Amino acid sequence: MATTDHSDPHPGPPVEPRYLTIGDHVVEYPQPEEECAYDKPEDVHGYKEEESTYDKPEDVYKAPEEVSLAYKAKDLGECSRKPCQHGRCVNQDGGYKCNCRPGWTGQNCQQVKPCRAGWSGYKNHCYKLTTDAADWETANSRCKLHGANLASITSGDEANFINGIITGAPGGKWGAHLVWFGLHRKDGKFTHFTDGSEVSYTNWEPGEPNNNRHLHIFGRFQGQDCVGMYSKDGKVSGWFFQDKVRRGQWNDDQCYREYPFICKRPK
Ligand SMILES: [Ca+2]
Repeated sequence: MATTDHSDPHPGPPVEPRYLTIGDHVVEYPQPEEECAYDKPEDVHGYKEEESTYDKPEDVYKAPEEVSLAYKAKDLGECSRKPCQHGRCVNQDGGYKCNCRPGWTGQNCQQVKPCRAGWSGYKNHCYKLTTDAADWETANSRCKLHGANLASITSGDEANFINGIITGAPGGKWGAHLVWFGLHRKDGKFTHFTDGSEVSYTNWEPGEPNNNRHLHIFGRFQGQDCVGMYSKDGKVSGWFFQDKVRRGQWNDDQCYREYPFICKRPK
């Protein structure tokens, strides 16, 4: 084993040579110790502690970017003008980009996002009435074919908008002027619409939901687990009832009955 190190001309406390002379060339002396210093977790920790102005790890990693303060100031300036009218501004090299909120489009999110042909827009969603009557499950499936759900109704304003669309819808197979939407009984309750939103607004016809069980044509009693809303004021003709209702009011009914239905999809 070697006992003498001839390459070190400086005995005593170690002095790290910065450069080496090789022939005519002066080259930077590799300093593996320095690189290795940051490989060890305890040293990384020590590094953070020294930089006492940075308490959060992410700040430590952001620090190198601050060498370019002028560049950063320029980019911040782009968004400080708040160019994105209905969205969030993101700095980009030499400019900015707007991430629009749902329902908005355009370079500055200044434009209401349109619905496709045949669909009507309200806030962030598009709606479509289908006048071909279908049972509730079939109606639900048909909405999904369009990336939609049977409509949820989350406020009185939205209800008014929907009432405008369903006005004049034809009566269903049994004459009642109901239109299926996205509410059906789950675990005995009407708590959520099929698109997942909670039921906070309701507009039940007085006395409803009554889960008015009746004898199905196949000989079984069947409850009313699906909900429709009336598309016209006045008397509703059904098999067993004549009621005075208001357009937009809700009634639970047998799911197999066939009515027009309304779908709702995000813009
Ligand atoms: Ca009912």
